[in-house]
Amino acid sequence: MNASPSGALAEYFERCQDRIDDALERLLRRAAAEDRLAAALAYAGLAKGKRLRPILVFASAQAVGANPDATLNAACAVELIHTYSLIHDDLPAMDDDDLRRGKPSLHKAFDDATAILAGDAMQALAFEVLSQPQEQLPASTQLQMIRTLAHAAGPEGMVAGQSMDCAASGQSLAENELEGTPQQLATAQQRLEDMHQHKTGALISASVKLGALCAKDVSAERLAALESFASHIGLAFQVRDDILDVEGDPAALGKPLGSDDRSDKITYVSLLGLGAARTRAVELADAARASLQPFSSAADNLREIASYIVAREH
Ligand code: GRG
Repeated sequence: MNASPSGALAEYFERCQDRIDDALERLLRRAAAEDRLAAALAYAGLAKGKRLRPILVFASAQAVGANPDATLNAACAVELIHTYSLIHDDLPAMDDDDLRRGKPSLHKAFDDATAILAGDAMQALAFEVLSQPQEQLPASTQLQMIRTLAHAAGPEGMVAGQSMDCAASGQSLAENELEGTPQQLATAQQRLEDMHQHKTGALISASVKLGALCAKDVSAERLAALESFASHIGLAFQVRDDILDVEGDPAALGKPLGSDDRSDKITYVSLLGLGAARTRAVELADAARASLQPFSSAADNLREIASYIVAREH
């Protein structure tokens, strides 16, 4: 698998990206009753992201044979939650990042207050979109989707992960377990994985689950397989992110390298070393693909996405 999606996967990504970009354009261009907020929503929401989480909604729905028409609102909702999290994460009180998606982060282009409000607005909009009555989905399924996304985004999911990350910031390995026993290192890795499972993994898992919920009567065995797939790619995504922060191409990433180091963060690379981090990423992608054993070729896009995640350049 190439560093950028290639061949059939590249075409699949493009189709999905076009579909989500059109839908976000419609949503965000008419979403605000105040001009500055409207401009901020469009600036951040329509910036070129990979749209990985919506793509996971579509690909998971495809794996379980769902009607593609049922997937668009869920795909928009996960991307809105993701974008809000990036906007807030970039603020001075959090990661204090000046660049996002290759351009000034929202609080730099506007101001902190507008960035906070745009993030808040996107979060609310995600749930408004997800609760819109939809012919293809029973209300009980939509309720389950809303609970799934709220749980993943909230205090037992992404926000908890961000809180763990904030608490750990500035505690370099030297002050922690690096010089400790193998047992202490294993504990440090466990803590790191727990933080990432919450901070980024929860929303990735929710994206896969929302896609599956678009179909009727998915068996418990298949849901469990998708859950296992999602938790493995969630970690693999983060390990790759840590590797890219050390050896990626700043132009492709749209931001400078070394941000983890500058904020003294413990990462897979600082914990395991570059070589072992690469091995861990590949193992996680292999395990993700192995989880899909109960599925036919309908899950091939998910299989390809697992490979892409650990080879991506941005
Ligand atoms: C502020 C509540 C709150 C949460 C923030 C996810 C998150 C939680 C912060 C992001 C910090 C970060 C850069 C983590 C590394 C992994 C990651 C989520 C990268 C960005 O996601 P991509 O690569 O971004 O999918 P694009 O721009 O392609 O959508």
